[in-house]
Amino acid sequence: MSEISLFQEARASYQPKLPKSLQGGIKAVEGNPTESVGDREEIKALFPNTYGMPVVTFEASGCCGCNAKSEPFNVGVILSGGQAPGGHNVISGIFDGIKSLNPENKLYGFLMGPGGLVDHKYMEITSEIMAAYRNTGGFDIIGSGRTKLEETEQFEKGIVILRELGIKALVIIGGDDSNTNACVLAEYYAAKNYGVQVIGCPKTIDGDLKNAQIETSFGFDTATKTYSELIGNIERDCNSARKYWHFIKLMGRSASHIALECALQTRPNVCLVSEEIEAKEKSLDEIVQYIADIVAARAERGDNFGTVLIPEGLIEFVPAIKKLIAELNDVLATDEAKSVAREDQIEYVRKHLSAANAATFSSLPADVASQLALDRDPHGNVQVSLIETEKLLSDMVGARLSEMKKEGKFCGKFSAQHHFFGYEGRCAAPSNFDADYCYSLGYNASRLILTGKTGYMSVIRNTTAPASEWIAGGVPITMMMNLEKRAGKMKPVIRKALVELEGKPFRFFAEHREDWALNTRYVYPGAIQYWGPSQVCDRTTCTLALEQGR
Ligand code: FBP
Repeated sequence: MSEISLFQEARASYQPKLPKSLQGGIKAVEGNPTESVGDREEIKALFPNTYGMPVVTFEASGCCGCNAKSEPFNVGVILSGGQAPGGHNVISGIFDGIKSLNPENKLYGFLMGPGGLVDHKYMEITSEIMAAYRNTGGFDIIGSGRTKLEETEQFEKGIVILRELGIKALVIIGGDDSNTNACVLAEYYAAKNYGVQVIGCPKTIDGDLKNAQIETSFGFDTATKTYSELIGNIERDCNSARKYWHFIKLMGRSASHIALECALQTRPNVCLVSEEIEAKEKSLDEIVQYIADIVAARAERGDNFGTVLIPEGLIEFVPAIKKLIAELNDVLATDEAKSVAREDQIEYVRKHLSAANAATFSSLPADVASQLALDRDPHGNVQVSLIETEKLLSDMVGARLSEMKKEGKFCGKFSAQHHFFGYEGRCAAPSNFDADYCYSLGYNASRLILTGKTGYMSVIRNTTAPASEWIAGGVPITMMMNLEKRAGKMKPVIRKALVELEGKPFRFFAEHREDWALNTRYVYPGAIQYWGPSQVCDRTTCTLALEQGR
């Protein structure tokens, strides 16, 4: 074990909080049969064994030991997709949860994501190993990966190792795509009567795995607080030197939840929200003009500085580019396209696009065009984190301001700095919220296993209340599904939650952005605090506070 920091040493002794209902014996209360959010008949036909199950809520049974001493069983766990602060605490919650039922229960971690299950790469997570990772960031205890679990052959290889290790339930900790896979696997094992339960856990810094049942995905709280600290620092630098415009791209994939939350925390001069750009059908030129006008208006007051927040998925939401990506996905999905050599692919794509999309494609800078045309992750997503939107926009704004200067519409100076905050926040030590939330999600998963559930997502609600008041339970994953086009075919997937333009967080932002644009209203949130007054250490995100009226 390598040397640990003094912070890590002190933080290791933090005991995450659990909802009252999970602190002793539990009683499972089941609701009515459920339906999927869309395409009900199709989803029902695809998931005959796991469709329609009720939402379950755990209540305290009033007996502190009646869940204890169950027959021994083993559990497997997989970390899937991008890192999110708190993953280790989900695992420690599962670990403590199953040990509380029977100290002989064992937890196995499959290594480097879903691929570890298929390739039979695993390790037992012992109490010594677990102790070194409690309340730490990262997924390094077992590693993560993006292998897509969708083939029967993968499921069959999985069952071999699950049986060999005596594993009764598998917990998949992942985002919308990984939980979709968890649902498919649960259905397959149920259909085959293999006797292995599959439980999902809502992870992603992006915040887009949320709906009527899931208030927030874990990691969003810590990641946005980490980015907001950095943005606040930049704003202070910006307001001190008064000579730069900072263009800051923020991770978050398609959804703008991270950018919006950071804007609510730091009050920048500009924050673009992809969902609004799509709804208002803004072109790239209109976005550039919007920023350039704010730069010019501030310059008139003598303020040649500012901050611009850009969600990383912005480019996908500009309507012309969205249409282009949709056609590219279809063009790239054919067997013929897959057989084309990589160096010839751009030319191949260009020839197969419709005239309108070919024109959009040709208008993009070469690196952006090739990023859109060539690289997809295993789930078919454009790898937006690799597209330098912050540079693209600032170059275009600079060019527009030069024209405006000639027209007598801009009298100031424009000098830009660029930043991309993504990986900086994904493995930060979990905030108190994420430490407690994740531990509760993991512990709760052990109770879903105990009560024989499969195809359920571990869910903790009422999260703006103190942790003891949180509501624990499970939601059938099929309930969150609909059909969407992926790689040219309609597939069952969990519906991604984008920023709602009618939602309270966006509305609050929209009411204030003009003031924040022209005046300098920066807020400097500072670092995540672990010790000190509760209003500082346990503060919730602005998104949740506004959504839940706290
Ligand atoms: P998940 O959807 O798997 O949680 O990933 C989150 C994320 O951090 C996105 O915000 C980002 O676009 C992507 O991962 C980057 O992927 P990679 O880690 O493969 O570079």
